[in-house]
Amino acid sequence: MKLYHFALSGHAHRARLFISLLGIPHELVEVDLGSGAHKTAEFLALNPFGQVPVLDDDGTIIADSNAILVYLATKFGRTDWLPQDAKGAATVQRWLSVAAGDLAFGAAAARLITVFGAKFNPDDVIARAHVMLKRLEAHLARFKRQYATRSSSTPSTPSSEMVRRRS
Ligand SMILES: N[C@@H](CCC(=O)N[C@@H](CS)C(=O)NCC(=O)O)C(=O)O
Repeated sequence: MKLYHFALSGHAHRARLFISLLGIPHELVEVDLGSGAHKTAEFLALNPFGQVPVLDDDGTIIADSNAILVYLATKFGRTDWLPQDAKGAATVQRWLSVAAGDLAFGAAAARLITVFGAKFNPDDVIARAHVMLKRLEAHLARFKRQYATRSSSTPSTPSSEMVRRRS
């Protein structure tokens, strides 16, 4: 399995982190965005969008970081990462949407200004980042409260859901 990536790319990092968390043997192929390697005919044949990351699984080509996560979790039967029940699958999809939307056009865009001098409006993207991070904090606080309540009500026999969340 080959992962085409660029070390400074946040999207590629997401795919790279997941492949390594799953312990899948893989080869990394650096695509130098600085020199335009992602716009060569050879790379565009893999991903006509001209973007990293791209996964090549023995000829099966998957472009897009979120698509790669879904592909890997499904291929390796990792329902702990990607549940198959309606609610679990929807919950994962919800956060993938946050990553592709609010995060990409907020905090990640702000990082691109700093790292690559991207021409986004700093006030807009920083404001969007603050809104998203505030929502995330509130979500995590709710999750922590629910988790604490469940833990204290079942101290010796944690539910399978809690075990799954801990792993
Ligand atoms: N939706 C894509 C976005 C990928 C993306 O924007 N990659 C950037 C690097 S972080 C890229 O290759 N940019 C080059 C370009 O768009 O020309 C994903 O999630 O993989």
